[in-house]
Parts: sequence; structure tokens; C-alpha cells
Amino acid sequence: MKIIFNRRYVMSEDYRAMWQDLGVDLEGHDALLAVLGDAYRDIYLAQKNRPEAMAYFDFVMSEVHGLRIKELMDEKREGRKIIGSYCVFVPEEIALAANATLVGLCSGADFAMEEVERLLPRNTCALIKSSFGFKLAKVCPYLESADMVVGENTCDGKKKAYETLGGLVDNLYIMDLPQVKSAQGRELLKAEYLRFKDAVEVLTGVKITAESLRDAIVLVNKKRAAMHRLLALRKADPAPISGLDSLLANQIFFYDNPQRFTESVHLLCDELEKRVAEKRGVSAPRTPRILISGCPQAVPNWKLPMIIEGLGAVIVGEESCVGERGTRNLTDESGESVAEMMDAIVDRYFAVDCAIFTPNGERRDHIREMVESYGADGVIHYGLQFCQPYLMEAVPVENSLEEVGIPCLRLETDYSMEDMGQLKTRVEAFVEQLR
Ligand code: BJ8
Repeated sequence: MKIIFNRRYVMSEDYRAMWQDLGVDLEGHDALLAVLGDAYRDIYLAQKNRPEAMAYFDFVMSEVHGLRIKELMDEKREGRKIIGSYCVFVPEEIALAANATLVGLCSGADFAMEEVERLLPRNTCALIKSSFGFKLAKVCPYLESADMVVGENTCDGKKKAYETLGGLVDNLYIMDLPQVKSAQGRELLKAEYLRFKDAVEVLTGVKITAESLRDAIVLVNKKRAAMHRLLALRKADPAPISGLDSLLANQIFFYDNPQRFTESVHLLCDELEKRVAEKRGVSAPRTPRILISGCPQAVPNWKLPMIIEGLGAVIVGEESCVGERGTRNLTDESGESVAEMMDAIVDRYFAVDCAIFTPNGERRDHIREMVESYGADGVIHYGLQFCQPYLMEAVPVENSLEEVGIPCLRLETDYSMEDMGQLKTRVEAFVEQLR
């Protein structure tokens, strides 16, 4: 089978035997890839004036269930373990230091919804339902290849859903997470990261050393620093890259080989630097600039950016776990012992301002800082239907932005296309207001 995402790259191998070995349902998987390929062509490849260096990211997407899975299978044959995660609180540094690869698990599209709603209440957010849909339908080769799947006690929906997921996934590991940024909260996170370190060492049979942990910290820091460079370039007016393409880089951050990803982001940034110097952008100067804030947008959830940029605005930042909230801070590299480095990892992750924390004023501060530094004219708050943490925080976010005169549009949606018309109307009116 060949899957063609663009003219330059054609999936070169037949991966069906590999998918079959993993227990992937080929019929359902073909249907998923067909939808994904069509969406990618219509949304991504139809964009005008894309940086040449996006060809790499197009290639990764075209091979996201092919070559990348083959690479993971090759790693497994060499004795490496694969760990799947649903949340940015799962530290990649610990996995890498113990000879494991961490991958994000698909949760950005509706699949097998009838079966999902037999297990979960209808009023569960699309992200959780999607993770169940991919498992029930057996269409995610990442999930099927994972030696350990980490679920985290974040929102109520996730933590109760994982109780049910435990019956479907036999290698599910649950990580407890604090909900308050207190000394006790930090202690809980530290205890859980130490417990996770032990579990990963048991899984891989590899003891984490100061050297392996330092190498892993440096590697992940480099990946994040490359993203910081990309984010900084988006501050230019005209914006040198679309929000859709930047989101793609943020999404691929969770799947790709870390070194190769870092190099590819730097190559992209080299090209964007030239664009900025020449004042060349993806849209005209003074195009309305929008910051998206809220729930994560996992692959292939490109609905909202497609609408926003299709209406002539440009997205200049994502306050999201698939965005700046996920990549914001680096881990201190000065620790010498495993204990010191584990403390540095705890400090880095404890600063993530997910809406599951209470109170969570830091997130409001970060949104205002991002508006200022990216020169955003307005904020679109993206809440997934039934996501209590982010929908609850949407009102204080809007109020906080109003205080500094920044318009905010609160949207609530899911992964279906049924509300496209309504969303377009609301976003169009908002973009007009910003002009
Ligand atoms: S650190 S944002 S990745 S938990 S959309 S499942 S919150 S009901 S995804 Fe998240 Fe980790 Fe936080 Fe980030 Fe629940 Fe809301 Fe659904 Fe959500």
C-alpha cells in the first residue's frame, strides 16, 4: 500500500506486515490513514508560501505510522523499550536515561465512538474518548508497540477513565500528580518521579546513572531550546510561519527521534531567520495576530487553526501543552548526582501550569506575557467540550485579558466537524473586531 501525502515523498515500504504483527486492525487503520491523508493534503499542503524546510515535517507526517514505527520496532529488537504517554508531566529524561523511548499517544481524532460510549459517559472530553477509540479499534501502532503506557492522575476525567483503560491495556502504569503548587505538592511529584524512575529501570533492566541522566537532560533541553528558537521567530511581523505549521512542529515533538527533530527545527529556523531579515512572511504585515490558549491539540486535531488562518488571521503562539506550556522551561543541567538531577527534573515539571492545578494564577500571567511578547492582537481560548479544568479557567483568563484591553474569544468545541459553520461565524466576527 502506498500513502501519498505530497508529491515529494511517497511511503516507500509496505508496512502492512509490521502493523499486522502489532495487532493493528488493518481495515480500520486504512480508513484512518485515508482520512488523515486527505485532511493533511487539504489543510497543510494547500497552504501558500510555506517554508521549504517544512518538507521534513511533511515527510514525518507521511511516515508517522510507517517509518517511525519501523524505527521503534528496530529499537525494540536492539533491546530498547517504548513508553507511551498521554501527558507532558511524564518526564522524557527519565525514559531516555534508562534506554527507553517516550512517545506521545494518538488522541486527536474521533474513532469507534459507539464502542467508546459503551465504556465512558457521553459527556467525556474528546481527547479522552479518542484515546479509548484508538485502543478499542486497534488503530494506533504507537499504543500497540508500547511496553509501558503511562496514565496520569490529572483531571477527573482522565483519572477515572484510566481505571477502565486498565482493563484494555495490560501494561498501564499510573502516575499520581499533585493538584496544588505547595511544598507538599512538590514532594508528591518528586516521590512519583522517583517511583517512575524505579519502574522504568525494572522495565528496561537498565540502572540510571548520573552520566545517562545528564545526557538525557541535555538532549531534551536541546529539543526544547530548538522550539524556543522557533517560538521567538514567530514574534516577527509579518509572521514567517503559519500557526498550522508551527503546531505541526509542536505535535511532531512528541513522536520523532529527538536528535533528528532538533536538527530539523534548527534548519527550519535558519530559513525563518532569513525570511524575517527580508521581512517576508506567510501573510501581509499587520495581519491580525492571534494567540491560542487552552486544551492541547493532538495530531490530527487541526480544526481550529485551519478555521482561524483560513479567515485571514495568523496564529503567533499556542499557550498549550502541545505548544509553549509543554516546552517552556529547560531543566537545570548543573546537577552532579542522580539525586540532584532528579530534583532539577522535579523543579522543571512542577512549573507546568496545567489547569488541573488550583489556584492557577501563573497560567493567566503566562498568557498575558505571551500576548505581549508575541504582539498578539487577541486570544482565542480553546476549550474542549466537557473539559472542566480549561472551561472553568476560561472565564478568569478572559477577565484577566480584559483588564489589559486584550480581546478574548472563548470557544468550546470537540473533534467533530458539525460545528464548523458556527465556529467560522464566531471566529470571523472576532478577526474583524481585531482588524
Ligand atoms: S499537563 S493539559 S497534557 S493533563 S482536555 S483530558 S484536562 S478533560 S489534556 Fe493535559 Fe497533561 Fe494537563 Fe497538559 Fe482532562 Fe481537559 Fe480532557 Fe485534558
